[in-house]
Amino acid sequence: MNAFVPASVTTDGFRSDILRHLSYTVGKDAAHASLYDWRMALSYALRDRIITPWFQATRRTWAEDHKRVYYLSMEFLIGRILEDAAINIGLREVAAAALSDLGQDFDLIADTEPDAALGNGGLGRLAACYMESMATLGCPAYGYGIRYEHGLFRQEFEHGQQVELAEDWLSQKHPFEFERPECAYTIGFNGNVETTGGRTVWRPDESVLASAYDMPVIGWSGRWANTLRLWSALPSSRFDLARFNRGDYTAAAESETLARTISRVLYPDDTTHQGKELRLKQEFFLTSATLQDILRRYLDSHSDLRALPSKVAIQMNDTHPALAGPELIRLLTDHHGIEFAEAMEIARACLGYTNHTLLPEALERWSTWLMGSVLPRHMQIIERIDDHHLKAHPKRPHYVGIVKHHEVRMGELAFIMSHRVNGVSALHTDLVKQRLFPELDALHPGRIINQTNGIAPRRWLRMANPRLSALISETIGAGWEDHLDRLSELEPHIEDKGFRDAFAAAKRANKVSTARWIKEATGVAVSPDALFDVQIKRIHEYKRQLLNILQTIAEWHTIRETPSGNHVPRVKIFGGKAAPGYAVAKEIIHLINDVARVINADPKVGDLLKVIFPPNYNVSMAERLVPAADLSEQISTAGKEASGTGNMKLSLNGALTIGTLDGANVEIRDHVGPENFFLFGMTADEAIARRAIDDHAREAILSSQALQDVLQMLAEGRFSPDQPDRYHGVVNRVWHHDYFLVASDFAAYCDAQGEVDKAYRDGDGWARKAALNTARMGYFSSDRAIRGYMKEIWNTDSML
Ligand code: 26Q
Repeated sequence: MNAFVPASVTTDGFRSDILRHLSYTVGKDAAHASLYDWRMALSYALRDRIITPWFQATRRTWAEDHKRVYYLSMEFLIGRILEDAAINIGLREVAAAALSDLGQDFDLIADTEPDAALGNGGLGRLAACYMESMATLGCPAYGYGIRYEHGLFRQEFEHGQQVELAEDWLSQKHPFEFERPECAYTIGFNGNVETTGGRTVWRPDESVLASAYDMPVIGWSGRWANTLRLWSALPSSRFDLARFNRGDYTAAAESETLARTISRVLYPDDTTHQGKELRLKQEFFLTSATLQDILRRYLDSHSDLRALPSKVAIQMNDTHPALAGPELIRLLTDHHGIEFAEAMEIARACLGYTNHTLLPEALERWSTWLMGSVLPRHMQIIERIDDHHLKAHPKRPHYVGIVKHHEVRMGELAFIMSHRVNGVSALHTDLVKQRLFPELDALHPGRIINQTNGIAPRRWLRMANPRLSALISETIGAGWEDHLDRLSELEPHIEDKGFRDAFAAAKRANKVSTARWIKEATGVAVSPDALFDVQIKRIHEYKRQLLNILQTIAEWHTIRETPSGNHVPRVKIFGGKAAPGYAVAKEIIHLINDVARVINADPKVGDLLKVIFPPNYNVSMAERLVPAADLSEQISTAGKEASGTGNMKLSLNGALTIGTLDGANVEIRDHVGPENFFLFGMTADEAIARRAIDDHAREAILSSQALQDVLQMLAEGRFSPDQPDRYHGVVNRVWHHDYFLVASDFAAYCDAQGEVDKAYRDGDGWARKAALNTARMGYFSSDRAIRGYMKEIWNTDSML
């Protein structure tokens, strides 16, 4: 399957590479090596093969003075690296064979790698997929982020409730990272601004060092590799012995304390912006270190900063790095003597901004007081940007602008400082224009564009689903991995019963293996013949896990009432974390676990219904669940999910979607065909109209006996006998504060689930629909998305 395996790498050769690293890098004798030792040796042997293409790519970019893309993100949700890199370099099978000669198992070893979880969810995972696609496409690019000591917390359940534990992915050596102690920049905070003789200088009174760690990112077929550079904070001055000797013990360690905290931990919230000082400092830390590095690299081989935009494209992953605008202006004016207006134009020509949310509570706003105290010079520059924009657009309405009501609005700042602003799905982009920035859109027609999200097919199909991948390659030949549109060549074969059977057999084998894993992870036995119904994503009210679990209760009720009815056996699978401070989301987790306990123990139900919620959902768990899913739950309140990317992963792997017209669901349905998608629920406009109706939930509840029964059971404590009033809050919210329209969409959702059952009873018909999903999802490759960014935002081309 790998036409590009470097001819020089034989199994024998690779085996001796592994053994050499085991002895001379890890320092272990094969007779005493643990799985960890084998993983390190294997990683180093693989890494050696990545270095050459990595150096070559870097050298060529220099030699040809090619434009570079800089992808700035507070999150990179990478997951495991080893197997993905092995597959991309074409050595997955060679490595497995070499290890097998040594009495070792590739899968067992790869399974010991901890996830690099430097992100919360969709936005961070998107950054990781985009890094892989930029390498695959030969687009010279650097990812820039923070090397958090602790990534996203580990989730456990105690009596059904989420408990958060510190995650420490760095407690083990990270074989793919290179420390770059020579690459370090000073990052200042606080202090004051002095203007003397027309020159402005910011004199920070605190500072830390940003020190670089690099990871190579190898693209498919090993033809190109880029760099992910993560910054770690170090004290800028060593422990202040003089102060200590004077008895000033705390001050002596201040610089160390600040440094320790800045890159210590990822903020575990993916929606509510809280305006915390440490978060602002993290954002500036990433942005300032990155911009200093970008200018240093540019000035190494150029002298005219006015030409910066011809060599540098900077993409801001949401507003989190939006200080890039003011920071670049500061460096250009205060450090390089360029006039403000010209600096602003240079910066704008370099910068692009991707918006990932419309939720008002997620939009970043910082008080001018905090901004002015942590970053006094930037506060001045921000006001000047706002002034300059207003002067250029005197008709700008008074309520529009960056600084309003003593707050800096980061969305407006990012918009005004970017030459392109993009949404992440067609629907979302329309809403960005109509609801979020209508006035700015009118002042800057054409600036807002759409780039529908995509996912990396190497990780999400080739690696996660080897059975389906093998079937695809047998059917249409090799090479679909980087030409995902070629999946459409499967379509004629779907008319073959033999192909449909093989497709269904691959899915079933995935379910058998995942059923085994579920038993180990949760202790619950599930039947691989049941429909695997999967909702995996962060827990949030707008994503409506509540709607799913209420329907599950209704289904349970129906099964108990009509035990001899013709029920389709289902396994409801949930996965996801709640932000630690998000009480309502944590209550939903508790509810799902309580419902699971009752239903799974009900002898009247047996295999007809099981509810599974394995703790600590992460990238690796997604790779395990996605290939085994029959049904993909994409049921957000319309208008709230910007795009979704899990929806793409599941459909690509042959799961049918039950979903609302939200985010990229709309485009997925257009591609796979409405007959292969279970649509239900209100549209974004209908949702707004519905909320305007007094007592909308009450009306919906009174017209659904099923929903009344479910709410009644919750109110009586059927799932919480030890605390019967536990879910009174939930019931009360559905009746009286149903902003996300769970009640109003409930009946339509149940009907759609009935359609799912009907379709699933026809096994061959289902296999046809599932295969058509796979065949028609090629558009959602992140390669297509990155080509769009290259052409329409970065104005750059491939070096391959
Ligand atoms: C902001 C300020 C302070 C602390 C944290 C944050 C913060 C962190 C993460 C705010 C938002 C996020 C993450 C947002 C996110 O993941 N959005 C998702 O992005 C995906 C990729 O575009 C979309 O597919 C999802 O629809 C969207 O919810």
